[in-house]
Amino acid sequence: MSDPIALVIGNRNYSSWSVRAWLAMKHSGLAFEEIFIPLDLPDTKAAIAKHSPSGLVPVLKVGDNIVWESMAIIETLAELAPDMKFWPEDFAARAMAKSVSAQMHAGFFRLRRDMPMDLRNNLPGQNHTEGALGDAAKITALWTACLERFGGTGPYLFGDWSAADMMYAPVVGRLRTFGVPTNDICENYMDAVLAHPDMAAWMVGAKAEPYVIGNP
Ligand SMILES: N[C@@H](CCC(=O)N[C@@H](CS)C(=O)NCC(=O)O)C(=O)O
Repeated sequence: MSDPIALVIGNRNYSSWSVRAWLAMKHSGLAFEEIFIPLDLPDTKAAIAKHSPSGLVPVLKVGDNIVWESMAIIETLAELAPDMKFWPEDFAARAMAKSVSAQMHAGFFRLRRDMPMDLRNNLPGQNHTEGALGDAAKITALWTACLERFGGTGPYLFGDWSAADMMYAPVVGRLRTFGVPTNDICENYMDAVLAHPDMAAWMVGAKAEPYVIGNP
């Protein structure tokens, strides 16, 4: 398919759903135009509405086709770039990768509410609500299970960098910003995610952004 591709995203520092789609876009290796809409400004909603049927970012545009929701964007990019591995080859690993990714997309609301992504900030000990820590404990238990069972061939949840890592990359940012203690296996995993070239590039952009939302 040679239709032009565009990805509409929000702020690199704050938009946790945008980073997932952007990591998938980069992983695809496909050429794309990036359309950036700064969030939380008076004209943000109108600007997003020009692209997005849901009123939210990210949005993927492939010619006249519009794809919204981060998981749908990741799956669409996996289809458009079939030679790039988005999911593990092994059936058992792929089944678990899809499950933990869907669980992230649908859940962990308390962590998302109480520890909003703020990549360039360092707020250890803050926002350690019971709910957020409970979600963090569930996530680190999931990571540990993936890493112990399937992570043997590389530093990521299923060895190689996969869609599951893209889905959890913003959680890595949150746990690091708010200094949530984990275990050695998860600390190593989080270091690897932050060192991934695409994630590192996103972090550089987050630090360079002039926009400030909320109480810095
Ligand atoms: N379930 C959606 C969530 C998308 C979402 O909540 N996006 C936020 C930014 S991270 C947004 O567009 N907010 C609109 C606004 O701030 O006006 C997905 O997976 O893509």
